[in-house]
Amino acid sequence: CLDCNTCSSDPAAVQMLAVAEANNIGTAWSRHAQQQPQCGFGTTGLCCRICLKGPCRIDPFGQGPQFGICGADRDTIVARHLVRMMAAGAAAHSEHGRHIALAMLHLSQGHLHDYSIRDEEKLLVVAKRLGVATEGRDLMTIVRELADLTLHDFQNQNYDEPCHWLAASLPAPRLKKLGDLGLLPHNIDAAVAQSMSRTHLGCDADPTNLILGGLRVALADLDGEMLATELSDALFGTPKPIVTTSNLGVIKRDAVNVAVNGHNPLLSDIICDIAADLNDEAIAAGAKDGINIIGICCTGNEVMVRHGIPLATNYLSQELPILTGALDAMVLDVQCIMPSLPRVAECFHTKIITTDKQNKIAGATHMDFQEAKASENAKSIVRMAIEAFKHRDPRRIQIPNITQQAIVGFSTEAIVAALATINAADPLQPLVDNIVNGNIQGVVLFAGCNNTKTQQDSAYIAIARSLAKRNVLVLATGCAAGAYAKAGMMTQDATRQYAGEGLKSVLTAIGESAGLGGPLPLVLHMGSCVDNSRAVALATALANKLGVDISDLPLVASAPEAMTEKAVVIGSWAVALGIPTHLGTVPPIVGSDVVSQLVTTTARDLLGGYFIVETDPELAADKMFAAIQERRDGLGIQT
Ligand code: NFS
Ligand code: SF4
Repeated sequence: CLDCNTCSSDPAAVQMLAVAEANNIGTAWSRHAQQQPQCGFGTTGLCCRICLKGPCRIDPFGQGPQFGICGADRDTIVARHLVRMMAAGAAAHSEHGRHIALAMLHLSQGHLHDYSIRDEEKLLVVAKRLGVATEGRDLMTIVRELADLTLHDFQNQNYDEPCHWLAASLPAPRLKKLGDLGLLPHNIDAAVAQSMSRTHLGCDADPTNLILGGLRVALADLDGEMLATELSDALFGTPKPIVTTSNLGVIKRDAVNVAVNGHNPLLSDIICDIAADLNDEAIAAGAKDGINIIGICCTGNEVMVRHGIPLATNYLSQELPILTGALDAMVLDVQCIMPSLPRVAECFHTKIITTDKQNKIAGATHMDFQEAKASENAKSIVRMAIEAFKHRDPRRIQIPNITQQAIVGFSTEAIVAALATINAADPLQPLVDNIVNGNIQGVVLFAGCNNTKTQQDSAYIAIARSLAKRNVLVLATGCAAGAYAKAGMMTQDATRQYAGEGLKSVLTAIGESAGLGGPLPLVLHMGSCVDNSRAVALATALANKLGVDISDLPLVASAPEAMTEKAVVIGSWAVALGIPTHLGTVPPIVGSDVVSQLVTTTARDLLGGYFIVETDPELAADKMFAAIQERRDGLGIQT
């Protein structure tokens, strides 16, 4: 067997992998090993399965076939598949967004009794931004209009009218540039459908046109992410700094442990509420510490940044909490959920519960979750966990004694509020001053997943340390944020230990003036993957303040362990917004020089943003730092 340390840099994961090995339980890592060697055609993007004449394969070395049976060449094949990945990513995020928007609509119609507008201030701010009149109007009328306007972004048939959320959120020069290139989507659903349609056999075969179409669906994805984040904040609260814990040690021996895994706060937020109500039932069942909700993946991030719920782990190690023998239920909603979970749980007492009609797994228990009966459904789910608790085998319990503190909840509003304690009249000015004087060289946003192609979390940690030492401010979302939380990089100690002098002085000044009694954490946790839109809001605020475009800012993005189609589409809109974007996983496009060129050089000429593909963490950090320096030069602020 492999040395478990090569699989993950997370010590708790390594400990549980040894348990998996000893008990002969398959995990993502053992299955990864069984998949080797992975197919070279698929890896380079040169396999086409779009029609039943296929699969067709292009010989990368030019010896064998250069065209598929229909005549498609390598560039068409690579571009079509890349666009389909973007469309799938956009569909996933936007479906999540639609779900939230519909909940808002149903709330305004009086159909939902277990939800409310918990952050009225946020609701009014976004309503105003989108052009909904708010003065002297009834709250639910505003909610109704905002929901209608949001759903219009899924329904509008006027091709020339861009999606509302994008139009109301991006800086004017970027909107103009994207509009001139025909990249502003008019309708999220249409953009997804058109991407599928143009990539059908015998349609768009021009790689440039295909990639431009891909960027249009990528911007539709951003629209879906923005509306998901902002409406979720209105419904569940806008994150504020909160101290919590992370890693597998958050599982408690004497509690009913319920993990929420997936993405949608409509379910996980209610589970948190209900858990408090059913605490006595858990105690009566013998769990003296009551109910302990813990998070996995992005729904874990949602409840972590809003309510301080501890995060057990990120994507790749989601099977491992079951192996502790103390996880009583894992409640699943949508996306990034391993279909292996019921198989792993078979060896334990853990109840695996799916909740979404469109996302079931054979072997799991399905409990249809409906927003109209949210509390009732959530109660049944938590009671299943309490029941499962009674069937634990105490001899099999082994919980790694590993936790890290994590200070999380840095929404754009929270960052601005912290800055406002330094300059209430103009909160962004201190940030700008420190970027100009070089204390902060630039900003990096870490996003994206885990991937078995790299040692779990290690590239995140290495690149962030390297950039922080060079005074780059570090933001994170999604499984990137999970990696940093587990590694203790969302602490004040991490700032003291890893930040360069300039960055440390700024984080300390802000943290102290904001009443944190020390510096801000080294890595600012902005939320889940849809909350990458928060980083766009921050970049937009900075660009507007400076009167420049996003492509002028010393801002880079990085997905060292990109894995999902969602990560592909996020990276693509980051490039469309003008952001140099690092990928630590080689995307399946290297079989086409034309497509590789398009997403690097051509994108840079047209949009200012481009992909940097680099698997070596140190080199990646160097390249991102160089991109930051280039932007500083462009702004004339080199120090
Ligand atoms: Ni983002 Fe979140 Fe994680 Fe990747 Fe999956 S959980 S939405 S896709 S794997 S970061
Ligand atoms: Fe082959 Fe063309 Fe069909 Fe793709 S679309 S499988 S290249 S015939």
